Amino acid sequence: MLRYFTAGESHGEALVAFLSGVPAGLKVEQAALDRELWRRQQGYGRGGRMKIERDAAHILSGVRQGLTIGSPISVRLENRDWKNWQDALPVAEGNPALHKRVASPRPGHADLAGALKYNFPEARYVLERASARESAARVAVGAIAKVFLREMGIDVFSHVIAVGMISVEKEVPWQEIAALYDRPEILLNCADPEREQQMKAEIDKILRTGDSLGGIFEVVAHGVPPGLGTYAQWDERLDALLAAAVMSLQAVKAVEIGSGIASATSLGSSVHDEIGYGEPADFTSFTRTHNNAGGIEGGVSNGEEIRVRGYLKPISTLRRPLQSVDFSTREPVRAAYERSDVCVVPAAGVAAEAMVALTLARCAIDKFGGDSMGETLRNFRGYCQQLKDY
Ligand code: EPS
Repeated sequence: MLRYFTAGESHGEALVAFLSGVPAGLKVEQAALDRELWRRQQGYGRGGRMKIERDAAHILSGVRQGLTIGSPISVRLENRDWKNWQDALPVAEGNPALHKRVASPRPGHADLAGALKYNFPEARYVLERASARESAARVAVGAIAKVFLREMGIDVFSHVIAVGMISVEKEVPWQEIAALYDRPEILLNCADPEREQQMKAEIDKILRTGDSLGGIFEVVAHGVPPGLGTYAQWDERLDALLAAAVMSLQAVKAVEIGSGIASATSLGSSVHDEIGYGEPADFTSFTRTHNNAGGIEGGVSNGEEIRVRGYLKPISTLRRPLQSVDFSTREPVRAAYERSDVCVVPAAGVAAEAMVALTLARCAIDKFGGDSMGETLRNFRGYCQQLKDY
């Protein structure tokens, strides 16, 4: 079973991530991890922190001579900002006078709920772990999941479909989404150049007002065979696993599979993807009129593209802060502000690619098993033959 978890504070020395359950013999190159980390750092609307960080995942274990060896993989990402925080966030007791308090909780952030839960007098430690910086560690191990999926011909990419009120209305075909990956600059990772410029202008406008913006990204997985996930048990349904994985990303407040939201107010006759039979395609000869199901029916992948959308609330750190209360005096004050991004929708999309890839890799390993890539791929190919013979 594929398992992973992360550790690290936003301004601590480093982030670390662990990934276990990857079969032996998968070729893993540092560059594949760094490319994904670079993508997550891009996007118009990021704040000052991204000028400091140059994320690179240093692989500590589980990979030797360029190949996975079946033992747990661990990676370390240095926080360059740590040098500015060593005295404020020491591991040892340090000097309490140098501690940087977060004096008033930001509405929308974990600050207040976290301080109440852990009985902290203010929100510094809450911010440190709740921060979206943590998603960099997921992207590092997600890059390994992507390399694993690639061996089966599965690719996972994302694109931005809305920033604030500016949105792309039409369904964007896979080729256009995949082409975004090769662009030298991510900008807003939007496949519609005109809309992308409008999104950029919207961010500039919001930046001037001191407010913040949310948006919508879509992750698309291409080449997924039918049969990942199962309806047999509630917590093994692929849509449930993907929803949890994407919802777990910082600032995501809703997740949609396919055209799930619109389908709730549409007729069944226009929603469901009618079935036909034609020429042999990648996995089977069954065809669909469209893909409103987003590639999943009954919690099982059906061979169509998997489409998962994440809806991001506007960033909760506002330069023109909202009303809050001072942790010490309980007097009304404005919420704390250090610095922040204005828009992170493209970055969140990249982090969601990692979560989708990790989820699909987990389901693929559950289905095909194998302790070495040779064994896993043999099982995979045998299953593909079974689908062809069906
Ligand atoms: C974040 C606040 C900002 C963001 C950060 C998430 O960091 P800082 O407080 O250091 O300016 O830049 O995102 C990242 C560091 C990152 O790598 O994505 C927050 O409070 O969630």
